[in-house]
Amino acid sequence: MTVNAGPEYFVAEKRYLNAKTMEEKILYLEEMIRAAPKHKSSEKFVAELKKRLIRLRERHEKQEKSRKSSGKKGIKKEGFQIALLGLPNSGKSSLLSKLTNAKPLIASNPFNTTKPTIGTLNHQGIKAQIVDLPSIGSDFFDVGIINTANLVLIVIESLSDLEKINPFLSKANGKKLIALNKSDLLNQEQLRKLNETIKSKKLSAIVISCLSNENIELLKESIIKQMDVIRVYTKEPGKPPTKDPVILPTDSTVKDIAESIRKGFSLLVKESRVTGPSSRFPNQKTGLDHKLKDLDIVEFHIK
Ligand SMILES: Nc1nc2c(ncn2[C@@H]2O[C@H](COP(=O)(O)OP(=O)(O)OP(=O)(O)O)[C@@H](O)[C@H]2O)c(=O)[nH]1
Ligand SMILES: [Mg+2]
Repeated sequence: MTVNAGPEYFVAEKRYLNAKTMEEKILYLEEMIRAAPKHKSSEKFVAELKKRLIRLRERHEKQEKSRKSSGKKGIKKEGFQIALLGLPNSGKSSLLSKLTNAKPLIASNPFNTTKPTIGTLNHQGIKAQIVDLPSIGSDFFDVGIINTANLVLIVIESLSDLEKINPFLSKANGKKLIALNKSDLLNQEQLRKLNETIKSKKLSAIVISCLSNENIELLKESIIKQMDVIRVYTKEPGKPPTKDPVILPTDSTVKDIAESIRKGFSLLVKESRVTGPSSRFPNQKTGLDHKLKDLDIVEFHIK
C-alpha cells in the first residue's frame, strides 16, 4: 500500500492475506476498510478495497447458494424419513452403517461428514430412509432435513449434549428419539446411573454402542414403533406363515389385511384365526373387524 496507514490496517491486511475461508476474508477486508486512512489522497485506494469487498460478498453468496442446494440435492424423501442429528464425533455415521446398507466415512476426527448421506433401514420388511447429516457446528450443517424428517434420531455421547442440540429442534415437525451411543466406554455403575436418569426424566432414549452392537436391535425395534405401522403375517391353513409380513397402519383390522392380499378378498373369507399379540390365545377365531397388533399371524379359511 502506498498511502500512510496505521498499524491496525496492517494487522487486518495480514489476517486478510492469511485467511483460510471466504468468511474470514470478508471479515478482515471489512476491518481493512475501517482502518484505512480517510484523507483525500487515499480515496481511490479505499474505493478499490470496497469494490473488492463487493466482489467477495457476491462470490461468497453464490458459493453458499450452490453449497446449500447441493447439500439437499439427491435427498429425495422416500417413505418414512429419519434424520441423524448430533455433535461432531458422536457416531452418526457409525450408526448409519449399523442400521443400513450404507458405507459412510467413519473417522476419529470430527466433522468428517460433509454432505447428507442416505441409507435404507430394512427391518423385517419395514423400510425407512435414514439420512446421516454433517454435525452441528459444521460449515455444511443445514437444519432443513431436521425440520421435515418424520423422525429425528438424536445421537449423543452424554445426556449433557442435549443442551447444545435442543436449539436445533425448535422447528422439527417429526418425532424424536435419542440414541445414547458409546455405552462400551461406561462401567457398570455409570451405566446403571445413566439408565436411572433416563427413566426418572422419562426420556425417549436408548443406550447403544456401535462398537459392541449393544441395543442396536432394540433401537431398530423402537424406530419401527415410531413409524406407526404393524407387521402382520398371513397363512393358509396347514401351511407356515408367509416369510415377509404385510405392512399396515396401526389399528388395521383383519378386513384390512384381507383386502391387502387382493381387493375383494375379505368377501371370500369364511373364517379368520389370529395368533399373536392381539389374540387372547393361539388360533383365536375372530371377526373381520378384529383389530390387529404388530407381529400377529392371520390364517384365512375361504369359502
Ligand atoms: N468406543 C466407541 N467408539 C465409537 C462408537 N461409535 C462410534 N465410535 C467412534 O467415534 C468416532 C466418530 O464416529 P463417526 O461415526 O464418524 O461420528 P460422526 O458423528 O459421524 O462424526 P462427524 O460426522 O465426523 O462429525 C469414530 O472413531 C468411531 O469409531 C461406539 O459405540 N463406541
Ligand atoms: Mg459423520
